[in-house]
Amino acid sequence: MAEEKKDRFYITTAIPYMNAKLHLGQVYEFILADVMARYHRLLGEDTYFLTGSDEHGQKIFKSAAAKGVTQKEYVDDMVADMKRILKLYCISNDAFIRTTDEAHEQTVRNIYSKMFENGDVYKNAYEGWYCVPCETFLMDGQLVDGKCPQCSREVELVKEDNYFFKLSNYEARLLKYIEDNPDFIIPETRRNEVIGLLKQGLKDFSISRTTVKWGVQIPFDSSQYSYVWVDALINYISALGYGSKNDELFVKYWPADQQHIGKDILKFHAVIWPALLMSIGVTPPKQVIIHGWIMKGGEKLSKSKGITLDPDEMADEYGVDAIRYFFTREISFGNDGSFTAEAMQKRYNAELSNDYGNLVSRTLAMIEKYRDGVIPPKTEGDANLKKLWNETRKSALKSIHGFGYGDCLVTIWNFINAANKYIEDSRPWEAAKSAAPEDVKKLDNILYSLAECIRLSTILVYPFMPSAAMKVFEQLGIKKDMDTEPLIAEYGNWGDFEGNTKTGKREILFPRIENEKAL
Ligand code: ME8
Repeated sequence: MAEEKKDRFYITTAIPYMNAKLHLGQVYEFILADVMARYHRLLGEDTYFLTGSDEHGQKIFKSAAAKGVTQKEYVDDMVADMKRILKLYCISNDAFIRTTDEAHEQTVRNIYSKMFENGDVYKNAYEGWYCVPCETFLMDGQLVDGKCPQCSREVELVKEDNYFFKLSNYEARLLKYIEDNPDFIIPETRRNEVIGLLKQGLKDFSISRTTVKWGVQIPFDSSQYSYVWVDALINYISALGYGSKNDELFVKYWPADQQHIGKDILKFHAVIWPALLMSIGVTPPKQVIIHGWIMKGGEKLSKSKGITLDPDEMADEYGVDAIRYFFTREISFGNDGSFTAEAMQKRYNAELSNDYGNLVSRTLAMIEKYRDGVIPPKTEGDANLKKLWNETRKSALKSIHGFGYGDCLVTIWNFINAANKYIEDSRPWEAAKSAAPEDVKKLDNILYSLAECIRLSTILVYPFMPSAAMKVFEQLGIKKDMDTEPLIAEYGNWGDFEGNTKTGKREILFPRIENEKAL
């Protein structure tokens, strides 16, 4: 069943490079994971949501050098800014890992030793190319017009004695893992891509550098430093205390239920990461979930190319709730999606300001006018709306569970609009004119039904627009902590609300956008 409750849920995002300020593409990933984390908390699951910062490697080394500060000073500033943006965007991560944390670095050293002792690591001469923006080793045949196949930028020639990981040893085991676990890679197109890669055969890859010293020193050779990707991937278990005395979180939460990433880092997460884990005897994650690109003007956002949607400017223009709504409603899961001011304004005015905002403001205005701001005590409620809610709940939860965020929102909005239509059809202003007991009862029933529609739809709106949802609960006078209480599980059926609450101060949730915005 879609809403079957599990006991624990561990969810992660990729950890962005700290070479520049975050752009909206990276924030999009946090939003997707945050919706899922909040949904699982609403189900009452013990949820652990991890994100963090990728702070080593050549890209950051160069950025710090260009600014004339130490690498640590540079990343400290970037991390502070990243944390500020996470808060601004209501990202509810339970933990934040930095790859410069001492405990993380120790775990990296332990894992390198373990892989070495297992015979999966050997020394060899490396001669090939390196793409600094992607922090990726490339061979001649992989270049396109002499440039990186991923980001089309210049590559550097690298000639070093490196340590290599025997990835080729893991082809068959990886293929078996993917076949045995059909939901390991989502969506299916990405799964097929990985199966294709495995069938072409895997090459061993370099896991250390001598020339890039901004990393973790390799325990068995002090002239070598960790390859930034191996260092970064380890965050998902070092954050849980893997291999240390304090490994309670690891024991409790690993393997991860969902690891959210973008499509450019699929191979690192669906091939290299499970192989490294297999090497040290740890079970791979249960699912890797791959989203598409946020684009602007047909091009992928990219800090280094200067094509960017600034999270602060966007939040100033539209508010964080509306941005979270727009990207989850507009883009089908796994697909690329473009931001345009026109599409944003259209959805904002029609769906947020009119449909949802008006339902709340009209209902509260009537409760204020006809019942002195007190929601009537529980009544039977409207039978059609009750029935529709039962269907809505089932279908919306099924969608969100399967990453169909847009479908989930469409289902919720159908319900919201059924409630709007109910106002027109039931004509509460007519019942309000009469003091006859049957009219008083009728009006109570209408107002309770509307409050119930708002309460229930708002529980499902919460993962997408947490701060708007909390405001609506306050306006309904409902004292529930949406962040911690399992509201879907325990407060998500028609009639769970006893009514009789004093409504809070009314506030327009989504003021209409009248003038065209620049962004
Ligand atoms: O890859 N649209 O960091 P990163 C959507 N440090 N998603 C995007 C995007 C866009 N325009 N641009 C980037 C790294 N992303 C590594 C990760 S994890 C062990 C190490 C996504 O800052 C990207 O796909 O380049 C990735 O999932 C995340 O943002 C961080 O990207």
